[in-house]
Amino acid sequence: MQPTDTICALATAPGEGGIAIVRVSGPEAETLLAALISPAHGWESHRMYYGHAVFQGETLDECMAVLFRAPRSYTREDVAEIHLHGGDWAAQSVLSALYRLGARAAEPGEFTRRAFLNGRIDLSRAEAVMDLISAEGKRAARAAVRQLDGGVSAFIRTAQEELLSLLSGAAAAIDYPEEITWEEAAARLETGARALADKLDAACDERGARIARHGLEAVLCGRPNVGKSSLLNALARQEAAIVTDIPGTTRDVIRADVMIDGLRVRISDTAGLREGSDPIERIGVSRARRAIAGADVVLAVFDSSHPLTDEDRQLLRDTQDAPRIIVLNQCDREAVLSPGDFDSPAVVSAVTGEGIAALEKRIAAFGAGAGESELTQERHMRLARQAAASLRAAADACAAGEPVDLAVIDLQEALGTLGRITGDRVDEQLLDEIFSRFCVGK
Ligand SMILES: Nc1nc2c(ncn2[C@@H]2O[C@H](COP(=O)(O)OP(=O)(O)OP(=O)(O)O)[C@@H](O)[C@H]2O)c(=O)[nH]1
Ligand SMILES: [Mg+2]
Repeated sequence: MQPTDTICALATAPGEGGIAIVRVSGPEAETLLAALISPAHGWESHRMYYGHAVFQGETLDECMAVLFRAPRSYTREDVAEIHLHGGDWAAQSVLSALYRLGARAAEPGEFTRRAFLNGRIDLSRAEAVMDLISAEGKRAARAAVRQLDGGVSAFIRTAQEELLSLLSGAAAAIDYPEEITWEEAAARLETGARALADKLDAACDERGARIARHGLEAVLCGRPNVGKSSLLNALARQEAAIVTDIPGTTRDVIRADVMIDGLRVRISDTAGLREGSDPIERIGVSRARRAIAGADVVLAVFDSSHPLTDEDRQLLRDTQDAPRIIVLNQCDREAVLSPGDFDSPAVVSAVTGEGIAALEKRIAAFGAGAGESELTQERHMRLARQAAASLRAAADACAAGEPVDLAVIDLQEALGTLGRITGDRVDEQLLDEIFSRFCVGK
């Protein structure tokens, strides 16, 4: 299971850049470094050396190189890093030389995988590293950093401890039947298992995790010409959508990504909602309706300088149960609509920019708390929900007066499922100690 070969890969992003770093990990790291870099060095650990990468008499690049001797390295193996000039050529030629010298090209994530296999980080931290690399926005990065700090591990460990204490409670009932009856123990087990199941479910916030990771979906909608595309451009601070005074300008859904308070928000501009005869526009309207249905927040836009039309009233009805913000646009013009007639509307002008900052704050509020639940990884949430289901099965078994063993099997299963989140096994000895006592009672 422990890797014994030596892997190498470009550790920095490919393409143009100040420097490119080639990373090597494995038992041959030092030998490869010595073979490639001249002049010869003593290769003291954790020390940068200046030299040239030379292979078969050809100088590939001028470089800096460092050796991290095991176990004080990222993977806990010997690791070498060669810092080259940016751009692909130098790094590629150094990598080819390393392959010829016997190193293997690393698989995606393989350095971090080795860090896990060698016990430097647990599984949830390994995933956090991956997350941090691909984090978009401060919110997602914060969730990843918290996980990297071991927030997930700590949370799971506490849950495992609570489970173990439930199990020892059941064991006590078997060992000392004169002190605690099985009915009492079952009642306690049932309450404890349900409480822990609720706690695990509460730690999963799929919607929040999706928003932190992929951004909040905000959709602009309204009848033609109210100024949806103008609002998209104002929010995105660029001319993303075409604006004209011709009703029915926008047909396709147009998206722009913006950052509001560290939260990524994907704003979609849609076709003006009306019953048209133009077949293209009809398709646009049906796409608009789909976008509205999938939105985290609907921005229902109205032109405050015009009386409400039937289409406006229809939109107010259609979105009344959706998470929405009523936007009264064109406030730079003489008002016909009165803000008091609407449910806390945002009064704005896409042309002068008035009210746009306040509207942004209200949009961001729909993403409040996103990514701040204990678990944010899809895999973790799936396992936590699975463990919660096993706990509920145990509680149901207790409530139904089933034999002890049934509830215990479910609890054991929950424990195993939680262990898969961090990838480490619960202390086997402790488990043996607890479960051996159940046999006695049989
Ligand atoms: N004075 C003023 N004019 C605006 C404002 N917002 C939009 N307009 C004008 O209203 C007209 C329609 O704007 P658009 O942004 O194209 O409207 P839309 O809702 O996207 O229209 P469709 O794509 O046809 O559904 C354009 O002439 C804009 O310049 C505003 O806040 N104030
Ligand atoms: Mg438009």
